[in-house]
Amino acid sequence: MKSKVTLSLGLLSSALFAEIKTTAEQQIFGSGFTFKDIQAPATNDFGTKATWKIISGKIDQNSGGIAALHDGKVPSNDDTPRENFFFAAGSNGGLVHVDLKKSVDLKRITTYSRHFQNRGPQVFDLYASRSGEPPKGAADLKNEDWVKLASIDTRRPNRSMGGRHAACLTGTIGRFHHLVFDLKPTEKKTPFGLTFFSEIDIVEADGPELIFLPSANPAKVIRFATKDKKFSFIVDTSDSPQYEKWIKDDLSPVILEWYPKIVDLLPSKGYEAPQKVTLQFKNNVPNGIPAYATGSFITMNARWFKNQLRKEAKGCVVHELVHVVQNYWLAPRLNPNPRQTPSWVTEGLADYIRWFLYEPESRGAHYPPAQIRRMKHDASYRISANFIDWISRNYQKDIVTLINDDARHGRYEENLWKAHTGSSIEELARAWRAQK
Ligand SMILES: [Ca+2]
Ligand SMILES: [Zn+2]
Repeated sequence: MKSKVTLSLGLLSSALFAEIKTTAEQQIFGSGFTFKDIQAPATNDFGTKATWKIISGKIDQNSGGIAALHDGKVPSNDDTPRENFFFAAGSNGGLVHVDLKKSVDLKRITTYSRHFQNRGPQVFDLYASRSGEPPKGAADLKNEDWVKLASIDTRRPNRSMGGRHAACLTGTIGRFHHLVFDLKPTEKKTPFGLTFFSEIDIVEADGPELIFLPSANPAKVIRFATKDKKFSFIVDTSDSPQYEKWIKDDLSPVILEWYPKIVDLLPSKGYEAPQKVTLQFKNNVPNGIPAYATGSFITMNARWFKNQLRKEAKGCVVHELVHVVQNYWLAPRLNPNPRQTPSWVTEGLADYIRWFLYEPESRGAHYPPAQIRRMKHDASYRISANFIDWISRNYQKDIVTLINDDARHGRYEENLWKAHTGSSIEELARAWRAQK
């Protein structure tokens, strides 16, 4: 039994057949299906000629259908259901049958998947049969015609699940007529643990020369860490090499100074802010969205940043860093009955830290009293930031820390403003608008 490990991704699978070699790779950075040792998807492998069918399990309505597995195409993005095949949310997966329609000498089988989170990795068993008899269901796989070729699991403890995954069987696989992929969920904490399979290549031993999908640029990243090594950062510039110098000279000092400051400003008892933060520039973020944070991952719109490097770019990143530290996604884990924090509070706090602490000199959220008179405190972003700044100067200097702690624990409610400042939210809003 041989097993090869590439790209430091431990392969938690075993080849159960004597001459079969299994490998797995994960690409977290960059965006293409270019792996170190595993070949890119092909457009004319034998799989494109085979007949593919689901023999148990229910396909997800949002999926691109079984054709997505053998159309020679891969998804353009990390969350494009229509360009992948996957079983129904909340299900246990199922069986995909591939009828090769004759006995075929196989030399490689490669499975590709892509998702930004837990639908990225692959967990499956692969069965094959020499007989011409197609399987009717799971029970048939136990009869003597069938052999298990491999058990694949591309997950790895303590490593993020997102990105592009590929698993590959090579060597002397053998001659087979039928294949069955027994696809399983990657996790069961959410209904969304069914892998987004993008393509499966089945390569015959004496097939035509393969035509591969164009390879992507190799992933490029910039890494830096705080002096005490407590916080480390990775900026993925695969899509935006033009920003490398700006990231090194301008952005990284801001992140190194401000991330720890934000962590200190937004503590909770027993809470540890994410220690590894990844920032990725992407070319395909919709217009109008400069950046967004999910967990400890910040996605930045490469096109938006182009004209903002000397204007709003750094402040925008500071705002997203606040979301990473806020971590209000945690609330359901800290509180059995979490209350949703209104977005004006979440965004107001992020913009407060950005405009009033990080770059007060830009005066981006400083309004004259005459203008404030016509504003609503919950209008979000800069306006709510102004309101929060005003409370912190006139009522409660720790309001940001206090409200953040409430929000993170899913216990936000309007009464808390009164508890923290002595005045109700309506009284505060009225006084804010009446300021001279
Ligand atoms: Ca495909
Ligand atoms: Zn925001």
